[in-house]
Amino acid sequence: MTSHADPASATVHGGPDLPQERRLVTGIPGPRSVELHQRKQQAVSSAVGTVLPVYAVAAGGGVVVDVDGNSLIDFGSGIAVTTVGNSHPGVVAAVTDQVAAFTHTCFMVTPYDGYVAVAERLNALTPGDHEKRTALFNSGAEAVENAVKIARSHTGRQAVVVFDHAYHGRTNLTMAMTAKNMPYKHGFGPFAGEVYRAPLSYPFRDGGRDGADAAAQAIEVIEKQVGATNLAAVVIEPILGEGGFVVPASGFLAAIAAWCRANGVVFVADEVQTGVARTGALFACEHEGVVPDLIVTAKGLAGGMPLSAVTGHAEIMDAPHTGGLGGTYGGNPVACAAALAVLEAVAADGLVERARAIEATMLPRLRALQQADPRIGDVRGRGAMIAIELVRPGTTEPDAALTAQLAAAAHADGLIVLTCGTWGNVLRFLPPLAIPDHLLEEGLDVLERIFAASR
Ligand code: PLZ
Repeated sequence: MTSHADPASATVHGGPDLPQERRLVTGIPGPRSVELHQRKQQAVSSAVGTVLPVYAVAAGGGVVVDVDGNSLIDFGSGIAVTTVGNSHPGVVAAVTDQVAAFTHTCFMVTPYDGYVAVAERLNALTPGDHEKRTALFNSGAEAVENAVKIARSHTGRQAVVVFDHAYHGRTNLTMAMTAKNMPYKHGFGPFAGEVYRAPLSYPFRDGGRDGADAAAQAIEVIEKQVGATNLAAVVIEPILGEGGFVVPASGFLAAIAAWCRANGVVFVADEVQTGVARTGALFACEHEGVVPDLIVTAKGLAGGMPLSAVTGHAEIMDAPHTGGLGGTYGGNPVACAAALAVLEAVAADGLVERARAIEATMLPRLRALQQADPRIGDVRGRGAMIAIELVRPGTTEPDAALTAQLAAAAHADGLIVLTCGTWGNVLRFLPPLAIPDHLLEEGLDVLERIFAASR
C-alpha cells in the first residue's frame, strides 16, 4: 500500500459477496474521487480519457464501489471484460495460486502448462470441429494484428478488408483497420497500407436491406477495388462493438464467409468484444452459423487479466515460420490461470443461458421505452450486449448531444453506461453476466427515469 492509498480501501474485498445494491452517499463524483481526479490530471497524460471519474475500490456481481462509498450498478463491465463478474471467486483462487507459484518465465523461454491448456480449451470451444491451433497475446489489438500476420503468411497476399464503422484497436495497423477518425486516429498517421474498407449491413440505416443483398454489395466493392487474388483476410466483428452495436442483417456474415472460402481469403472474426458468452452464445458467429477461419478473442476471456488469442485452422495458424509469432508477455501464466477459471465459470455458472436471460429482460423493457419515446430510433443487440440508437424524432439523424446528456444523467443516478457509434449517438449496455436480476431491473428503472426526465 502506498502512502496515498485510502486506508479503508485495504479492507474492502470485491467479488459477488459485495452488497448488491445501488447506493449513493455523495454526489457523483464524490469528494475523494474529485481529489483523485485532480491528482490524475497532474500525473497522467491528458490523452488518456475517463468516461466517469469515480475511482473504484471494489467491484463484483453487478456493482462497482467507489472511494466515497458509493455503489454503482455496472452496465459496462469495464468495456465487456468482466463477463463472469469482477473478482469472480474462481478467478481469484486461480490467480492467487498462480501468483504464488510463479508470475512469469516467458512462454518462448521455458513454457508452462497453463498456456497449453488455454489453447486446448479455445481449440475445443470455438466454432468448427476442424483441427485448430491457438497463439496467445496481451491485448485485443495485438491479437488482431497477429491474425493479419498469420493470414498474410498463409496466403502470400497482403491486402486486408475491413468494414464501415469497424473498430479493431489503436496500434498502427489496427488504427488503419478502425473506421472512426476521432478519437482513435486523428493526428496519428501515417497509417499502415493495404487496408481497404467495404460497406456493412446496418439494418437501421440501410432501409433493412437483406443480409445477402448487403453482402453482394460488399463483395462487389472488394472484387472491384481490391481483387480477391490480392486479398489475405477479411476481418469483421460479428456484432460491432465501438461502432455502435450494429447487428448485421441475417445472412450477411455467412455470405461474406462463403465468398472468402471460395476465393482462398482468410475469414477472421474479431470477437474481442462479442466473445466468451457475452451475446448469448459462446461466440457471436454461432448465431449466424458461421465458422471463421480465425477467431480473435480477448476482453471476456480472462476476467480482467490481460490476455488475447488467435484461434483457427491448424494449417493457417502454422503457416508463419517458427519464432515468427510471440512477445515477452503473451500468454502470461497468471492471465492463463484466470482464463481457465473464466472458461470453467462460463460452463458452471450457465453464463451463455444467463446472457440470453439478460436479453429477455432488457429488450422488451427497452422496446417499450422506444414505443413511448420517438428519440429512440433503434433498440438492438444480443445477449448482454444491448444498445439504444438515439436520433431526432422521425428521422435517422444522430443525436449525440442527447446521448451524452443521458449517459451523464445515468452516471449521476448511480448507473454506469457507455456510449458508442460512429456518431456517438448510441447508449450501450454490457452488464456483467453475474449481475443479479434485481439490479438489472433497477438499472432499467434508472434508464426509464432519465429518459422521462429528459423529455
Ligand atoms: N476489437 C472488436 O472492441 C476493444 C476499446 C476501448 P484492446 N474495444 C474497446 C478504447 O477506446 O480503446 C476492441 C474491440 C474489438 C479490438 C479491440 C481492441 O482491444 O484490448 O483494447 O486492444
